Amino acid sequence: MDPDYLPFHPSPKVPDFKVPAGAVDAHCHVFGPADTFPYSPKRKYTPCDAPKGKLFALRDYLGFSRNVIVQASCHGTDNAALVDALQAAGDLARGVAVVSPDVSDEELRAMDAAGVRAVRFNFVKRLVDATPKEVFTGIAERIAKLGWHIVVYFEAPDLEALIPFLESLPTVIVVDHMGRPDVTKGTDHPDFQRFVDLLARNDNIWTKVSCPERLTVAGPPYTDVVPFARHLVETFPTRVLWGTDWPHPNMKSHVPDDGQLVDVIPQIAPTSALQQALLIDNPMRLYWPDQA
Ligand code: 0GY
Repeated sequence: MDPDYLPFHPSPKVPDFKVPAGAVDAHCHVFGPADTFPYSPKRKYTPCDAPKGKLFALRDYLGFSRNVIVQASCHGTDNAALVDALQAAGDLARGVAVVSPDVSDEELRAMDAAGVRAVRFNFVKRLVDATPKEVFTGIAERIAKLGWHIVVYFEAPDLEALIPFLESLPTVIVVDHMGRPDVTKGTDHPDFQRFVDLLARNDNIWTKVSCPERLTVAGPPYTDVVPFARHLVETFPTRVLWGTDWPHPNMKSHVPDDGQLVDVIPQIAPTSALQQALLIDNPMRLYWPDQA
């Protein structure tokens, strides 16, 4: 592991907030273990191993029923660790893969059989080298035929330039971590309003109200991030997802306590109806539509 990055929390608190039965952690990762699933030679960071068994144990400990596991940049376009975790989880996990344009239809079908339901397009410059838009467009057309959707990760200053591309994509789009707003600017700031307007204009665009641990300036208990997430949950209750982001790669400021992250949920989704949509109905509709 890179020496300046912190490992994940060894013993999170039992959350005070009891998540409803059937809840989905819709953003988490598996890393390695490196001796079985080596990290990409092109990676920009080396995480600590965070194998599937630890993720499933955390799921049970926090009271969640299901996971959506997202391929992170440190594994590049080799989705082997992700597929292995999906197969081990059976019906209790779905996946978001990262694929190269030369992925074969057979490989896509095999990932689909394992539970992959989306691809991730990453625009965060510290995490990946830039991919030309035409490459992403070609992948989008292919995965749309499988009924998959697209997860996008970018930072707020890059949104304006990305809007025409995002609005051209043919599937549901899920934006990671609320488009990574600068929380010192407030929810009225034009940067955040640009993101809100994007969702208001496009009913195929969803977002994850996740990652207070990355967005916070004040630190735990993340009250500076709550207004952003709450605004999105209340404005777009049928198009929001929530995830732990375990094992929190690239954290330098503090080690997030996953139990404390769960305790943020009732602040951003203050009614049981909003919690039911955020934690169960929305992720089930997107990732387990046959059971929703
Ligand atoms: C996340 C966040 C990060 C890392 C990745 O693909 C990745 O490596 O997503 C990050 O550093 O912001 O989504 O968990």
